[in-house]
Amino acid sequence: MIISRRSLFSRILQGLGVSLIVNQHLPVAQAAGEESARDESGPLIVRVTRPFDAETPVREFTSFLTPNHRFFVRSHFGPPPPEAVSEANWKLRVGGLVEGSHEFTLTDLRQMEAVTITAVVQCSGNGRAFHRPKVPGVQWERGAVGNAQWTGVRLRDVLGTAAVQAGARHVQFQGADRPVVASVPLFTRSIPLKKALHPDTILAYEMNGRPLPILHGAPLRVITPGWMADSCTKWLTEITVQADESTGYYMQTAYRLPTTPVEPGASASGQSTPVEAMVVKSLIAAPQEDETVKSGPVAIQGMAWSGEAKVVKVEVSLDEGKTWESARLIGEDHPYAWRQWQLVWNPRTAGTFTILCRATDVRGETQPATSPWNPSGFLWNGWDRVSVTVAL
Ligand SMILES: Nc1nc2c(c(=O)[nH]1)N[C@H]1C(S)=C(S)[C@@H](COP(=O)(O)O)O[C@H]1N2
Ligand SMILES: [Mo]
Repeated sequence: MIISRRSLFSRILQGLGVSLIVNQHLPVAQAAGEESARDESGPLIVRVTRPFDAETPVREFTSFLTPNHRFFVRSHFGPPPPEAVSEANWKLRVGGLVEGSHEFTLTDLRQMEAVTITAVVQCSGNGRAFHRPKVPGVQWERGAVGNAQWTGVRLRDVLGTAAVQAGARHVQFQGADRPVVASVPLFTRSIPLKKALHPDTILAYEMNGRPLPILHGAPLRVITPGWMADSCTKWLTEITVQADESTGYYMQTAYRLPTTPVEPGASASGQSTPVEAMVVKSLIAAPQEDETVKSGPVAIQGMAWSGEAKVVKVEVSLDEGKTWESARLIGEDHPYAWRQWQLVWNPRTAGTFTILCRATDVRGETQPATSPWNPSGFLWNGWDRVSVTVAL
């Protein structure tokens, strides 16, 4: 039986508990698509149906690890055709400034030393919807982020096998995914050699102890702990060691920030630098927006993370940021994972309250009330806020 890409994809989506709206021109289907985009009762909040971009409802973040089927999904062109990433056909090629050229099968990689790293993966555009003035692009709110255990091999070990030559400064990644129209540039990314050789930068074939799901890059993806997810190339097939940054659109035009802050609403011009590390950030997972809580102890909880630094403090405010109270950091503590936190609140009057939170990392970086505006709406890390009603 021949399975079309679309039917395979809708099967994947069915597995995720979401339905694929196949024809955007049918008014009924379109209405249903808008419905599913708004409906927060499903496992994922769909932002774009084709390719499939969906975020995790924040209430899921009360668990330390984000389950694979609840993990946000983002890609520019959707997964490659199944045959391109089937274990029988798939190979990783390593070339460029290395001695000889090298090919690895999955069996080769599984025979190398395996490492497991718990790390946050977050889209640079997470929180884009909160920038003012509004910025075009996928209107991610709070859930284009997740925390998972990634198992694979050190990129350094793969490059070591291939022996990097003098003059190498950057490592380029290419996945097997292709745009529908050939004139659209490929999603080609590179990271500096220093990050590539860091012992915690890995090529992962497992996610939370399970084979990497196709939507998350099977059979192999890059994990750059502490860095934004646009460096975490999925469906990886080619690594090129080179002197310079990749020259393509996704490195030179997309995923860049103004080197010096710009006026809100200004167009992208002047010097820019690639998005790399994550910034300090926290979210309130419970209670939820618009929830009604009973007076008496209410557990306010959430998680906080930073780039290549640990979170040392999370604070909560119930008076629009005039005063802050420290939350308790709880649960597992790993360098690139998020940290869970909790604060017990005792509301004594009925009414509507706004809960704010902000995190501080070990370098003393604290979340600002609102993030610096930038033309692509990247790196939003303003205070998180949730409004709840207290009923006596
Ligand atoms: N090959 C490939 N890798 C990719 C992308 C892509 O379009 N193609 N998108 C990147 C972006 S922008 C994000 S946010 C993450 C999303 O990873 P996830 O779907 O596993 O959450 O994958 C990254 N890796
Ligand atoms: Mo992203």
